[in-house]
Amino acid sequence: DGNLILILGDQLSRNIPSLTDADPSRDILLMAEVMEEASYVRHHKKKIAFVFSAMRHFAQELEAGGWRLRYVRLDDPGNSGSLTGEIDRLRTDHPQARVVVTEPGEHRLKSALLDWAEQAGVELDMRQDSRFLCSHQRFQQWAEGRKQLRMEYFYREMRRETGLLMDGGQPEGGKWNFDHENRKPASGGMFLPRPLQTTPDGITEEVLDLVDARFGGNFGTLRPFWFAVTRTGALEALEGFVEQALPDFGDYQDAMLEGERFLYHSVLSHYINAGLLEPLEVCRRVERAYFEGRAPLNAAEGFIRQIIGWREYMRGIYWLNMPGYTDQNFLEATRPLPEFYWTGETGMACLAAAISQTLEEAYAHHIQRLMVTGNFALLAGVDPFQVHEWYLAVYADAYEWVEAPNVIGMSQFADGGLLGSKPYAASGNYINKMSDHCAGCRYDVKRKTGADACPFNPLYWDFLARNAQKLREHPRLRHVYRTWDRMTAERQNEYLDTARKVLARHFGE
Ligand code: FAD
Ligand code: DLZ
Ligand code: SF4
Repeated sequence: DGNLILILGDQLSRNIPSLTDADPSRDILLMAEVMEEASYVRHHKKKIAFVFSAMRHFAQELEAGGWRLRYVRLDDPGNSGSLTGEIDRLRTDHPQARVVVTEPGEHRLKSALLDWAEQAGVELDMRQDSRFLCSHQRFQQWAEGRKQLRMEYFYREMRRETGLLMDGGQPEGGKWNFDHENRKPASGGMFLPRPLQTTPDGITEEVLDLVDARFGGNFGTLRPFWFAVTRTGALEALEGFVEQALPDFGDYQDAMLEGERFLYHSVLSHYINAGLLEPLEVCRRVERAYFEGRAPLNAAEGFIRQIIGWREYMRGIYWLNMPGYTDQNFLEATRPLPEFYWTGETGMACLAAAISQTLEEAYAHHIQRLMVTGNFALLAGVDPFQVHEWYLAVYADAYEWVEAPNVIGMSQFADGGLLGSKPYAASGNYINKMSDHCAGCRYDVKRKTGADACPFNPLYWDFLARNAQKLREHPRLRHVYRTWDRMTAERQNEYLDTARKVLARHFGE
């Protein structure tokens, strides 16, 4: 008998190790839409539609390529509702078969498969996911014996290992990182590219109807649906990004504009995470644009760092610390996630913009995720696990291996600084500097206290005061605590009093 090869919804690539040595004449492939995967959080409708449609398109390609494939649709009679249930069903006809799978990205599913195999007495061949540059072992080696883990040093090793933007043993341009050039605020009236929009085909339309019928109550709007759902479509989106947005990617990486949802970002993460694009090919394409003189170095370097640096580093941190990473709560934050995260209904213009575009697009760019929705939750002291579940549900690119380190570590500082060097806490001034949201906001960003004050301002000081015991000695925060200490008690109380009112308004305290 041949092997049964399970292909997961985020493994839609011919180059996954479970396929590279497979034998089309003997092996049977299994892909399954199952309720368990579609409901472990209440995913955004567009995320489910994207995954299902991309799965169906990939299955069609495999079948056309001569593979024997069992594809189980969500509504197929007999669908067991889980991936292990679907392997069991297929095994009734092939009881001797070995099961092959590429290691799942999420710990949850990896341990479910391992437990199942042990209980069922099945030989399970789980292979390292070759789509990542850094294996678990390699990351462990790198992390071992270091007092502190910092992305920047990891990134340099990945540059050396891949040779990306290297000039012999030296970084191209003489520096590893050009980030200090990448902090320009954007302004209205700039030329702003749009990510490539794909018209749904028959397969996608069918999936959209299914999602409407089965997940109508989930977060987000389903139509218009414009994501690419094939490798060809994703490659076109990559080309569109490189030609139109990459040259300005660096300069405006941290900018936000009212009504502009994508700016110069690539909007490629959901394609990369699902397997439609390979991270290394994306980086090589961007490197080529630089060497051809079509993109400046700060853009190419900044982009490549996000992928071979941050993305790989996040995955490394995740696997080094799972299980348990998602339960961390260094700052002991316990407030519930405010209701407006699900509706976008708030007078705070920056949050309304980030959340309403999340509802419509299942997308927000990094600075919105980090400095708007993440920052507010951090300052307000929201339970990091609830924040984590929100991010895991609402973005089309969200898988726990990348989402959890970004949320628990980078954004909420719930790991106490294991991943990053400081909490990303900021007052309204930062948002005002990087965006045009404040001009149209009912709050006044210049006001620090009182009913009209931008809520980020009092919450910022309240956050610092509340967490002084844990954060006061932090090297990156000493100067802000000095500022706090120099305020009069009266001024401090004005901040804390305004913060109390903001918290009362949002949390009914
Ligand atoms: P671009 O700005 O064009 O960046 C290019 C690529 O770099 C991205 O496609 C992505 O693959 C990679 N990248 C950039 N930043 C990061 C990062 N911090 N970590 C990992 N990869 C990165 N990214 C996810 O893929 N899934 C998530 O669930 C996710 N959750 C996040 C939650 C929070 C609180 C924060 C602060 C960030 C999160 N990110 C997540 C990282 C980042 O925000 C997204 O990768 C990015 O916004 C995707 O949009 P883009 O493709 O236009 O990215
Ligand atoms: C995200 C997702 C969804 C919504 N549905 C499925 C599914 O029905 N079948 C499947 O194989 N994969 C799905 N996925 C992707 C998985 O959740 C993903 O493979 C795991 O979280 C491991 O990273
Ligand atoms: Fe956001 Fe404050 Fe600016 Fe309003 S004033 S948009 S709440 S930062």
